[in-house]
Amino acid sequence: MDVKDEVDGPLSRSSDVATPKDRRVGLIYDERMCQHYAPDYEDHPECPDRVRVIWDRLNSSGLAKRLGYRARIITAISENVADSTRNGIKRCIILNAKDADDNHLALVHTKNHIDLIKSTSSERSESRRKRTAAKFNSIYFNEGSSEAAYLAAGSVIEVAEKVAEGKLDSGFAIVRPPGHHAEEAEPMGFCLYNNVAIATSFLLNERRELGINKILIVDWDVHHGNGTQKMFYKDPRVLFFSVHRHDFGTFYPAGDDGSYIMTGEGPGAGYNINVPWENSRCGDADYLAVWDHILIPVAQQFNPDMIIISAGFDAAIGDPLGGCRVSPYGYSIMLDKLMEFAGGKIVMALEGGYNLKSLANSAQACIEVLLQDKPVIGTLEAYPFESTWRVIQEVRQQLSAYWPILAVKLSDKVIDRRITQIQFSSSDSDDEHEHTPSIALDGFKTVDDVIQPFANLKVNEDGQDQEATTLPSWRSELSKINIWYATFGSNMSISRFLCYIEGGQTEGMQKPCVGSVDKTKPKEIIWKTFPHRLFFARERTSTWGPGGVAFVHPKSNDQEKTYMCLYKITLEQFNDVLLQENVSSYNLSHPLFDLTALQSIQTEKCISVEPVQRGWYHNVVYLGKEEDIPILTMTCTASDVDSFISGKFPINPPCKEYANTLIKGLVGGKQLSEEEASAYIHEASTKPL
Ligand code: X5A
Ligand code: ZN
Repeated sequence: MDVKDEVDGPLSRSSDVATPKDRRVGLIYDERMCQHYAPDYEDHPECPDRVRVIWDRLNSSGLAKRLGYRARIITAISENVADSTRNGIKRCIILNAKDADDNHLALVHTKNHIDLIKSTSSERSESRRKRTAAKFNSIYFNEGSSEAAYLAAGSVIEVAEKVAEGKLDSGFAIVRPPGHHAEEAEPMGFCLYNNVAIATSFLLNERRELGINKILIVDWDVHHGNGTQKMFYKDPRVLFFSVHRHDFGTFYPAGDDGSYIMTGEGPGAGYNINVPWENSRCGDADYLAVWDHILIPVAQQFNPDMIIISAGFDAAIGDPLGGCRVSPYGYSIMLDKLMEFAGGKIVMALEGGYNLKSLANSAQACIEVLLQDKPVIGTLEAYPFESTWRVIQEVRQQLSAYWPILAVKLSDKVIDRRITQIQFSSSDSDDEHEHTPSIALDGFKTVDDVIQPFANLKVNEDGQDQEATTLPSWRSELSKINIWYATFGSNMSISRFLCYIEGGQTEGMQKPCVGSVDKTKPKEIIWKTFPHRLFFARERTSTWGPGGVAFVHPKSNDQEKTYMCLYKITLEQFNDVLLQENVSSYNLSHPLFDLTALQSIQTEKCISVEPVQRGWYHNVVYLGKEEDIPILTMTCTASDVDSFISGKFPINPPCKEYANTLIKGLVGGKQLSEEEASAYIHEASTKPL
């Protein structure tokens, strides 16, 4: 415990999400999709390298590596899941690309459209093809276009079908040409077939027996998904959500289709949600504000059976067309927040994204989330633009008739956290992300203020936004109860522990903590020893680097003695600490450890906290009482200990810096001399478990 980042995977929020080691994430890539390119070697942003860099990155990082002759092709899906990990690195399952059937394309496209795409491959001359392409908006064709388009559509179907069947947990189709601009009877905006719409229609109409009846399409490409919107505009089975630059109707594809007033029609009324940015430069804070205040509350109510993401990465930092600033971390949180829905059944299909580096980085970040191989940890160091709050409020109001949760007025406390945009020296061009603008911070003067991230912007138990004065009611209830939080790791240093309460970071920490909602310092600090075994395990931590972190055996043992520093804090604060110890990017709308838990742990001795089960310290252990106040600690489970003993999970000594932090804590707490403390840590890291 005591180290913020020691988690072996991000949070699993529902019991039907697979455990970390058996997450099956499908990947499709096919070199034939690179045979579609702009004729005459014209420099075109929608180029074959877009998918190559993603594929190369996933291979070089080991995420997609085929395992020699045991390469996992489609037929191997049902193989022992142990095959999807190797050397502790989780791998994706690689599927073969597939051609789409004409009758599947015909679910959303006219016969004419299909014939048109087909005909381009047999077109007699290059110039004929060019003439055909010129009839459309931002379209090129070459001899490889048709085949690539069939593979792109067919591959998204393939991944979606496998996920729907439960053969995969999730997947990513690394496809091109992209799809979301393609309309029923018209290719457009580099898109030939609407891959995502085709796969969606396929599941809803052709594979009803799979039980996918409601699909949420999240289109986070920087451009509006006009084609997809039209195809499901009257269909309540599909909730289409698109966040995009609109620039008041001037950004591609220009017009009113991407406006927030487009909310769906007939039975589909309310099932179309557009979040139109007014300008460039939107980044993580803007996207996450939209997630927290629009998408997530609506998704909770819609309760999709599957999520398909039109995953363009052209809102990424450095994209030459998008001019936005989403970081790979931003994408990972956006995706992670969606993992709690549909039992994690998420299908990602590549759309745009034109900076090759950003593409590779963003795609890798997403795959890591799908694999739940790494925790999604970090903090946002920025606020949304003022215009973002305005847009969010407009969208919420527009849709509040359909989604009652959106009718709640956003509190001033929430929307006060904003950045007022100031004039830029350059024009509002697409590439201005290259300039570093100076930004006026409204009401925030110090760096500390800016670093305080989203912790206070969360939604409460009903998914409603917190009013300035009303925090979720569990908070006030649990704020009246004191507990002792017993620490045996780096939290023995008060400055380290205070980061969990007050936020911020101290020496050695690579990232700041968000802190607790109630930032009151511990009321008392005492030291005690407990008959439990201290040991060090796991491989590395993002806070301290390679080396194990401290655990105590959850079962007591009279032969052992662990020094612990006890902090008297409220049960509310304990919840915030428990969260930070295990995961990040999670709305504490419900307490993780409530009064009932506090009651039952006194007889049960330990409680494994379900929603943070992927965290390394999700097991709360009861250590007795002091002044009649319960003493709680956090560690691994007894079954984790078995895995450490069997070698399934590694035992490791702490790295030097981490060990020194522990020694400093023990010495600073006047428990041991420096020599004694280092002998104590040494013994704990070398004595067999
Ligand atoms: C899929 C996609 C962008 C088209 C821009 C045309 N298309 N100027 O990102
Ligand atoms: Zn795009």
